[in-house]
Amino acid sequence: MLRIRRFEEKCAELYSAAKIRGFLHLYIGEEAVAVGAMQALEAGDAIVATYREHGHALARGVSAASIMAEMYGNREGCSRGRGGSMHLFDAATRFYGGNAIVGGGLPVAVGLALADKMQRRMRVTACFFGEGAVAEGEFHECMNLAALWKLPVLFLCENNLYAMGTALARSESEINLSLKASSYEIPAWPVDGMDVVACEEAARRAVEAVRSGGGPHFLEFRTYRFRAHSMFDPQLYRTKQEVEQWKTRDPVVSFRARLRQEGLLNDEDLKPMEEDVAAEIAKAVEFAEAGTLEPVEELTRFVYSERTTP
Ligand SMILES: Cc1ncc(C[n+]2csc(CCOP(=O)(O)OP(=O)(O)O)c2C)c(N)n1
Ligand SMILES: [Mg+2]
Repeated sequence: MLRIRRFEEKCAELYSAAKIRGFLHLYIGEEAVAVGAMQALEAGDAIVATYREHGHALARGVSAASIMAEMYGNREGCSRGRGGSMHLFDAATRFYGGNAIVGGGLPVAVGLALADKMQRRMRVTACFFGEGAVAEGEFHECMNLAALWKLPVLFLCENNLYAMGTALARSESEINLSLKASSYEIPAWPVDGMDVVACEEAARRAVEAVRSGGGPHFLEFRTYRFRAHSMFDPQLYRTKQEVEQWKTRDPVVSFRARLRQEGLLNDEDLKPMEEDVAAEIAKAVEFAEAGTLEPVEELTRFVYSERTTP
Protein backbone atom coordinates (compact mmCIF):
# COMPACT_ATOMS: atom_id res chain seq x y z
CA MET A 1 0.00 0.00 0.00
CA LEU A 2 2.90 2.29 0.78
CA ARG A 3 4.45 1.62 -2.64
CA ILE A 4 1.23 2.53 -4.38
CA ARG A 5 0.72 5.63 -2.25
CA ARG A 6 4.21 6.99 -2.83
CA PHE A 7 4.22 6.00 -6.51
CA GLU A 8 1.03 7.94 -7.15
CA GLU A 9 2.15 10.95 -5.12
CA LYS A 10 5.13 11.05 -7.47
CA CYS A 11 2.82 10.74 -10.49
CA ALA A 12 0.80 13.76 -9.32
CA GLU A 13 4.03 15.74 -9.02
CA LEU A 14 5.18 14.66 -12.48
CA TYR A 15 1.79 15.53 -13.92
CA SER A 16 2.09 19.08 -12.57
CA ALA A 17 5.51 19.27 -14.15
CA ALA A 18 3.93 18.20 -17.50
CA LYS A 19 6.14 15.10 -17.61
CA ILE A 20 3.02 12.93 -17.56
CA ARG A 21 0.25 14.16 -19.83
CA GLY A 22 -3.25 13.10 -20.83
CA PHE A 23 -5.48 11.76 -18.09
CA LEU A 24 -4.39 10.64 -14.64
CA HIS A 25 -6.76 9.04 -12.13
CA LEU A 26 -5.25 8.41 -8.72
CA TYR A 27 -6.19 5.50 -6.47
CA ILE A 28 -5.03 7.22 -3.26
CA GLY A 29 -7.33 6.18 -0.39
CA GLU A 30 -8.46 2.95 -2.07
CA GLU A 31 -5.20 0.98 -1.86
CA ALA A 32 -6.52 -1.62 0.60
CA VAL A 33 -8.89 -3.03 -2.03
CA ALA A 34 -6.34 -3.87 -4.74
CA VAL A 35 -3.67 -4.95 -2.27
CA GLY A 36 -6.00 -7.06 -0.13
CA ALA A 37 -7.75 -8.72 -3.07
CA MET A 38 -4.56 -9.41 -4.99
CA GLN A 39 -3.21 -11.58 -2.13
CA ALA A 40 -5.96 -14.09 -2.84
CA LEU A 41 -5.04 -14.54 -6.52
CA GLU A 42 -2.52 -16.88 -8.09
CA ALA A 43 -0.05 -16.27 -10.90
CA GLY A 44 -2.26 -18.08 -13.45
CA ASP A 45 -5.33 -15.97 -12.69
CA ALA A 46 -6.27 -12.97 -14.80
CA ILE A 47 -6.88 -9.39 -13.72
CA VAL A 48 -9.07 -6.83 -15.46
CA ALA A 49 -9.23 -3.29 -14.13
CA THR A 50 -10.28 0.27 -14.96
CA TYR A 51 -8.53 3.55 -15.78
CA ARG A 52 -7.80 3.89 -12.01
CA GLU A 53 -5.46 0.92 -12.16
CA HIS A 54 -1.91 1.93 -11.22
CA GLY A 55 -2.33 0.30 -7.81
CA HIS A 56 -3.68 -2.94 -9.27
CA ALA A 57 -0.79 -3.16 -11.73
CA LEU A 58 1.80 -2.53 -9.03
CA ALA A 59 0.20 -4.99 -6.62
CA ARG A 60 0.03 -7.60 -9.38
CA GLY A 61 3.76 -7.32 -10.01
CA VAL A 62 3.99 -5.13 -13.11
CA SER A 63 7.25 -3.25 -12.59
CA ALA A 64 7.13 0.35 -11.37
CA ALA A 65 9.64 1.26 -14.08
CA SER A 66 7.53 -0.09 -16.95
CA ILE A 67 4.44 1.63 -15.52
CA MET A 68 6.23 4.96 -15.17
CA ALA A 69 7.65 4.66 -18.70
CA GLU A 70 4.10 4.02 -19.92
CA MET A 71 2.93 7.20 -18.17
CA TYR A 72 5.63 9.09 -20.05
CA GLY A 73 4.40 7.61 -23.35
CA ASN A 74 7.67 5.79 -23.93
CA ARG A 75 8.13 2.58 -25.88
CA GLU A 76 9.80 1.00 -22.85
CA GLY A 77 6.42 1.24 -21.13
CA CYS A 78 4.28 -1.84 -20.45
CA SER A 79 2.01 -0.89 -23.40
CA ARG A 80 4.84 0.52 -25.54
CA GLY A 81 3.71 4.01 -24.64
CA ARG A 82 0.52 3.60 -26.65
CA GLY A 83 -1.78 3.32 -23.67
CA GLY A 84 -0.64 5.72 -20.98
CA SER A 85 -2.04 5.85 -17.47
CA MET A 86 -5.45 4.40 -18.37
CA HIS A 87 -4.25 1.44 -20.42
CA LEU A 88 -1.56 -0.39 -18.49
CA PHE A 89 -1.32 -3.92 -19.86
CA ASP A 90 1.05 -6.78 -19.12
CA ALA A 91 0.75 -10.24 -20.63
CA ALA A 92 3.42 -11.74 -18.34
CA THR A 93 1.34 -11.13 -15.21
CA ARG A 94 -1.97 -11.70 -17.04
CA PHE A 95 -2.92 -8.10 -16.39
CA TYR A 96 -5.56 -7.38 -19.03
CA GLY A 97 -5.68 -3.64 -18.47
CA GLY A 98 -6.64 -0.69 -17.81
CA ASN A 99 -9.76 0.40 -19.73
CA ALA A 100 -11.01 3.93 -20.36
CA ILE A 101 -14.59 2.80 -20.95
CA VAL A 102 -16.75 2.63 -17.83
CA GLY A 103 -17.86 -1.01 -17.58
CA GLY A 104 -15.65 -1.92 -20.56
CA GLY A 105 -13.62 -4.46 -18.59
CA LEU A 106 -16.65 -6.53 -17.60
CA PRO A 107 -17.25 -8.29 -20.94
CA VAL A 108 -13.49 -8.81 -21.30
CA ALA A 109 -13.46 -10.58 -17.92
CA VAL A 110 -16.52 -12.66 -18.71
CA GLY A 111 -14.95 -13.68 -22.02
CA LEU A 112 -11.71 -14.72 -20.32
CA ALA A 113 -13.68 -16.73 -17.79
CA LEU A 114 -15.75 -18.35 -20.54
CA ALA A 115 -12.55 -19.42 -22.32
CA ASP A 116 -11.22 -20.96 -19.09
CA LYS A 117 -14.45 -22.80 -18.49
CA MET A 118 -14.60 -24.16 -22.05
CA GLN A 119 -10.99 -25.31 -21.84
CA ARG A 120 -11.49 -26.72 -18.33
CA ARG A 121 -8.76 -24.60 -16.76
CA MET A 122 -9.00 -23.95 -13.02
CA ARG A 123 -8.27 -20.24 -13.26
CA VAL A 124 -10.07 -17.24 -11.86
CA THR A 125 -10.60 -13.93 -13.61
CA ALA A 126 -10.77 -11.01 -11.19
CA CYS A 127 -12.57 -7.97 -12.54
CA PHE A 128 -12.25 -4.64 -10.72
CA PHE A 129 -14.66 -1.84 -11.63
CA GLY A 130 -16.19 1.28 -10.09
CA GLU A 131 -19.75 1.51 -8.82
CA GLY A 132 -20.48 3.80 -11.77
CA ALA A 133 -20.40 0.73 -14.00
CA VAL A 134 -23.64 -0.63 -12.55
CA ALA A 135 -25.52 1.98 -14.60
CA GLU A 136 -24.21 0.45 -17.81
CA GLY A 137 -26.19 -2.09 -19.81
CA GLU A 138 -23.14 -4.31 -20.16
CA PHE A 139 -22.95 -4.67 -16.38
CA HIS A 140 -26.34 -6.40 -16.43
CA GLU A 141 -25.54 -8.45 -19.51
CA CYS A 142 -22.32 -9.62 -17.88
CA MET A 143 -23.93 -10.51 -14.55
CA ASN A 144 -26.57 -12.49 -16.37
CA LEU A 145 -24.24 -14.48 -18.64
CA ALA A 146 -21.66 -15.10 -15.90
CA ALA A 147 -24.36 -16.52 -13.64
CA LEU A 148 -26.19 -18.41 -16.39
CA TRP A 149 -22.99 -20.12 -17.55
CA LYS A 150 -21.51 -20.41 -14.01
CA LEU A 151 -18.27 -18.76 -15.09
CA PRO A 152 -15.15 -18.58 -12.89
CA VAL A 153 -15.17 -14.81 -12.54
CA LEU A 154 -14.90 -12.65 -9.43
CA PHE A 155 -16.49 -9.22 -9.65
CA LEU A 156 -14.77 -6.67 -7.41
CA CYS A 157 -16.81 -3.51 -7.25
CA GLU A 158 -14.98 -0.50 -5.84
CA ASN A 159 -17.76 1.60 -4.43
CA ASN A 160 -16.14 4.96 -3.70
CA LEU A 161 -19.58 6.64 -3.70
CA TYR A 162 -18.99 8.83 -6.77
CA ALA A 163 -18.85 8.40 -10.50
CA MET A 164 -16.99 11.58 -11.49
CA GLY A 165 -19.25 14.14 -9.77
CA THR A 166 -22.35 11.97 -9.49
CA ALA A 167 -23.15 10.43 -6.12
CA LEU A 168 -24.52 6.89 -6.34
CA ALA A 169 -27.83 7.84 -4.75
CA ARG A 170 -28.39 10.51 -7.40
CA SER A 171 -28.22 8.04 -10.25
CA GLU A 172 -29.45 4.70 -8.89
CA SER A 173 -32.84 3.81 -7.43
CA GLU A 174 -31.27 0.84 -5.63
CA ILE A 175 -27.94 1.67 -3.99
CA ASN A 176 -27.42 -1.73 -2.37
CA LEU A 177 -25.05 -3.11 -5.00
CA SER A 178 -24.84 -6.62 -3.57
CA LEU A 179 -28.58 -6.83 -4.07
CA LYS A 180 -28.17 -6.08 -7.76
CA ALA A 181 -25.73 -8.99 -8.11
CA SER A 182 -27.92 -11.24 -5.95
CA SER A 183 -30.82 -10.60 -8.29
CA TYR A 184 -28.78 -12.51 -10.91
CA GLU A 185 -28.26 -15.36 -8.42
CA ILE A 186 -24.66 -14.31 -7.81
CA PRO A 187 -23.48 -14.62 -4.17
CA ALA A 188 -22.51 -11.11 -3.08
CA TRP A 189 -21.60 -9.25 0.06
CA PRO A 190 -20.23 -5.87 1.16
CA VAL A 191 -16.67 -5.48 2.49
CA ASP A 192 -14.94 -2.71 4.46
CA GLY A 193 -12.72 -1.38 1.67
CA MET A 194 -10.61 0.72 4.04
CA ASP A 195 -9.35 -2.34 5.94
CA VAL A 196 -6.77 -4.36 4.01
CA VAL A 197 -7.22 -7.43 6.20
CA ALA A 198 -10.97 -7.44 5.64
CA CYS A 199 -10.38 -7.06 1.91
CA GLU A 200 -7.99 -10.00 1.82
CA GLU A 201 -10.27 -12.23 3.90
CA ALA A 202 -13.29 -11.53 1.74
CA ALA A 203 -11.33 -12.03 -1.47
CA ARG A 204 -9.89 -15.35 -0.25
CA ARG A 205 -13.31 -16.66 0.60
CA ALA A 206 -14.75 -15.56 -2.74
CA VAL A 207 -11.77 -16.76 -4.82
CA GLU A 208 -11.90 -20.20 -3.20
CA ALA A 209 -15.58 -20.47 -3.97
CA VAL A 210 -15.07 -19.42 -7.59
CA ARG A 211 -12.07 -21.72 -8.07
CA SER A 212 -13.91 -24.71 -6.71
CA GLY A 213 -16.63 -24.36 -9.33
CA GLY A 214 -19.06 -22.16 -7.39
CA GLY A 215 -19.60 -19.81 -10.31
CA PRO A 216 -19.30 -16.02 -10.20
CA HIS A 217 -19.09 -14.10 -6.93
CA PHE A 218 -19.41 -10.39 -6.28
CA LEU A 219 -17.78 -8.24 -3.62
CA GLU A 220 -18.78 -4.65 -2.97
CA PHE A 221 -15.83 -2.82 -1.41
CA ARG A 222 -16.93 0.30 0.43
CA THR A 223 -14.10 2.72 -0.11
CA TYR A 224 -13.31 6.35 -0.88
CA ARG A 225 -10.93 8.26 -3.09
CA PHE A 226 -9.10 11.00 -1.26
CA ARG A 227 -8.12 12.88 -4.41
CA ALA A 228 -10.10 14.37 -7.24
CA HIS A 229 -11.66 12.11 -9.89
CA SER A 230 -8.81 12.99 -12.25
CA MET A 231 -6.38 15.87 -12.31
CA PHE A 232 -9.10 18.22 -13.60
CA ASP A 233 -11.89 18.26 -11.03
CA PRO A 234 -12.84 21.15 -8.73
CA GLN A 235 -14.73 18.63 -6.51
CA LEU A 236 -17.82 20.77 -6.07
CA TYR A 237 -19.97 17.69 -5.48
CA ARG A 238 -18.60 16.85 -2.02
CA THR A 239 -17.62 18.74 1.10
CA LYS A 240 -14.14 19.07 2.54
CA GLN A 241 -15.53 17.70 5.82
CA GLU A 242 -16.66 14.51 4.11
CA VAL A 243 -13.19 13.97 2.65
CA GLU A 244 -11.54 14.69 6.01
CA GLN A 245 -13.90 12.28 7.73
CA TRP A 246 -12.90 9.45 5.38
CA LYS A 247 -9.24 10.33 5.73
CA THR A 248 -9.44 9.36 9.40
CA ARG A 249 -9.79 5.82 8.04
CA ASP A 250 -6.76 6.05 5.73
CA PRO A 251 -5.90 2.40 4.96
CA VAL A 252 -2.13 2.96 5.08
CA VAL A 253 -2.19 4.85 8.37
CA SER A 254 -4.67 2.55 10.07
CA PHE A 255 -2.92 -0.67 9.03
CA ARG A 256 0.39 0.76 10.21
CA ALA A 257 -1.22 1.62 13.56
CA ARG A 258 -2.65 -1.87 13.83
CA LEU A 259 0.72 -3.50 13.16
CA ARG A 260 2.36 -1.26 15.76
CA GLN A 261 -0.33 -2.05 18.28
CA GLU A 262 0.07 -5.77 17.73
CA GLY A 263 3.83 -5.44 18.13
CA LEU A 264 4.51 -6.56 14.55
CA LEU A 265 6.11 -3.33 13.37
CA ASN A 266 8.05 -0.51 14.99
CA ASP A 267 9.51 2.77 13.75
CA GLU A 268 12.86 1.15 12.94
CA ASP A 269 11.07 -1.26 10.57
CA LEU A 270 9.25 1.55 8.84
CA LYS A 271 12.26 3.63 7.89
CA PRO A 272 13.88 1.08 5.54
CA MET A 273 10.45 0.38 4.05
CA GLU A 274 10.03 4.05 3.14
CA GLU A 275 13.60 4.15 1.85
CA ASP A 276 13.16 1.07 -0.35
CA VAL A 277 9.99 2.49 -1.83
CA ALA A 278 11.62 5.88 -2.45
CA ALA A 279 14.59 4.20 -4.15
CA GLU A 280 12.33 2.05 -6.36
CA ILE A 281 10.34 5.09 -7.46
CA ALA A 282 13.45 7.19 -8.09
CA LYS A 283 14.75 4.39 -10.34
CA ALA A 284 11.42 4.18 -12.16
CA VAL A 285 11.50 7.92 -12.86
CA GLU A 286 15.10 7.69 -14.01
CA PHE A 287 14.13 4.84 -16.37
CA ALA A 288 11.22 6.86 -17.76
CA GLU A 289 13.33 10.00 -18.15
CA ALA A 290 15.89 8.04 -20.20
CA GLY A 291 13.15 6.50 -22.36
CA THR A 292 12.51 6.81 -26.08
CA LEU A 293 9.41 7.32 -28.20
CA GLU A 294 8.28 4.88 -30.87
CA PRO A 295 9.33 6.01 -34.33
CA VAL A 296 6.61 7.57 -36.51
CA GLU A 297 7.01 4.72 -39.04
CA GLU A 298 5.57 2.34 -36.44
CA LEU A 299 2.43 4.42 -35.93
CA THR A 300 0.06 2.00 -37.66
CA ARG A 301 1.78 -1.16 -36.43
CA PHE A 302 -0.55 -3.40 -34.37
CA VAL A 303 -3.66 -1.81 -35.87
CA TYR A 304 -4.07 -5.11 -37.68
CA SER A 305 -2.49 -8.35 -36.54
CA GLU A 306 0.79 -9.14 -38.21
CA ARG A 307 0.69 -12.23 -40.38
CA THR A 308 3.73 -14.10 -41.45
CA THR A 309 3.93 -14.37 -45.23
CA PRO A 310 2.61 -17.72 -46.48
C1 LIG B 1 -19.09 4.38 -21.23
C2 LIG B 1 -18.53 5.60 -20.60
N1 LIG B 1 -19.35 6.58 -20.20
C3 LIG B 1 -18.87 7.69 -19.60
C4 LIG B 1 -17.52 7.82 -19.40
C5 LIG B 1 -16.97 9.06 -18.71
N2 LIG B 1 -16.52 8.68 -17.36
C6 LIG B 1 -15.22 8.49 -17.11
S1 LIG B 1 -14.96 8.04 -15.54
C7 LIG B 1 -16.60 8.07 -15.16
C8 LIG B 1 -17.08 7.76 -13.78
C9 LIG B 1 -17.02 6.32 -13.42
O1 LIG B 1 -17.13 6.15 -12.04
P1 LIG B 1 -16.89 4.80 -11.31
O2 LIG B 1 -17.25 3.67 -12.19
O3 LIG B 1 -17.59 4.88 -10.00
O4 LIG B 1 -15.30 4.74 -11.09
P2 LIG B 1 -14.37 5.69 -10.23
O5 LIG B 1 -13.88 6.76 -11.14
O6 LIG B 1 -15.15 6.20 -9.09
O7 LIG B 1 -13.24 4.80 -9.79
C10 LIG B 1 -17.34 8.46 -16.28
C11 LIG B 1 -18.79 8.63 -16.29
C12 LIG B 1 -16.67 6.78 -19.85
N3 LIG B 1 -15.35 6.83 -19.66
N4 LIG B 1 -17.19 5.67 -20.40
MG1 LIG C 1 -16.89 5.47 -8.19
